[in-house]
Amino acid sequence: MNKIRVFSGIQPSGEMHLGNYLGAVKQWVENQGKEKENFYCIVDLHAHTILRDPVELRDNIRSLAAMLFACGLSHEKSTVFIQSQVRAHAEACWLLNCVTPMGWLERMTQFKDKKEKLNSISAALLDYPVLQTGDIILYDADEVPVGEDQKQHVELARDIAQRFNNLFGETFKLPEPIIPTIGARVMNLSNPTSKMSKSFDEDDGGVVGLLDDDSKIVKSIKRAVTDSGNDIVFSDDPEKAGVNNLLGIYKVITGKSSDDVEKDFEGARGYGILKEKVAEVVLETIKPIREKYNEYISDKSELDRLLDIGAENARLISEPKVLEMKNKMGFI
Ligand code: ATP
Ligand code: LTN
Repeated sequence: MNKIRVFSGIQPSGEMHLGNYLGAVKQWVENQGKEKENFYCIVDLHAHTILRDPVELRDNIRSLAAMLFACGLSHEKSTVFIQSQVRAHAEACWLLNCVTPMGWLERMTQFKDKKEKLNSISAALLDYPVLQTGDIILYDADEVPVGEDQKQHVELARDIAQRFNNLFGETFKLPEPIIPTIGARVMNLSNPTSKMSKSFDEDDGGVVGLLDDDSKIVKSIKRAVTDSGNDIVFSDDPEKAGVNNLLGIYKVITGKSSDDVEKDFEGARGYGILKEKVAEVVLETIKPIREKYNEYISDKSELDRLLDIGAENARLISEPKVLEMKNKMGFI
């Protein structure tokens, strides 16, 4: 039986944060213990849609690679690689552009959100989900483990793959987004109605970076926006989004059920104790990751060696696939 193939990506657009870890990377690490074939990609071509500083980008790429290995990805159990080092990705993007209706891209909510926030945008920002589609379908991925915000992009990848299959004959598998039931949307601590994000952090305290020091993390959590009540329970009420977010973080890290989480805080007065407990479990999670990160980042040549192995492996699968696309489309 063929193993389930998993593909996912993360942008080197800034320091990895708790949302990336709980929403995506934690699942990637867990997948390694299952009978799956795993591909995890540092999507630097995607990051260039917004981040234009070459020095910063280069630093971010290595830092993110060190962070992924520190979180537990292994070059033996997963193919971990840099997108721009595997040419098939950019090539597939062009080929897929030719079959993607413009209207499908214009209605993507991430495009609309980013367009609102930026003064000027590139053609690449609109095209971003087509590049992402290529990433996924070049590998015939069955599963794409991502946070909630990426669900629409993975659904679009299915639509584009289906359209290519209809036009040129069966070529691609249709991927499924895999969204965690908890942790799929970690919110900004200062603004719990927006998701925690690497590149759009207006207020420095709302994002918990995995490389932040303990005191900064404790301070951010203590300052997290809550409400004027004192009930520590899960709730859909937008007024209680801050408390709900803190409870969600606590729940995903401890692995407890919602009932057990609420029991942990039964009888507590005010939100101080909730913030204290959340800070405690977050620090426990981050500390060992930070220590391993320091080891990986201090040996650049070893890091590059691991990434070379990944790129080589990724090419073995994606190059024949892009050739198949070109043949079917009529290129000589
Ligand atoms: P940017 O802000 O530059 O767009 P980002 O912080 O959204 O970056 P990505 O690199 O785009 O991070 O995403 C990597 C993975 O992390 C994706 O699977 C995404 O769904 C997930 N993710 C990002 N932010 C969150 C969040 N706040 N909660 C849960 N998952 C998240
Ligand atoms: N757009 C994604 C990053 C990404 C991705 C992928 C995720 C690029 N290519 C392929 C899953 C599969 C994001 O997280 N913002």
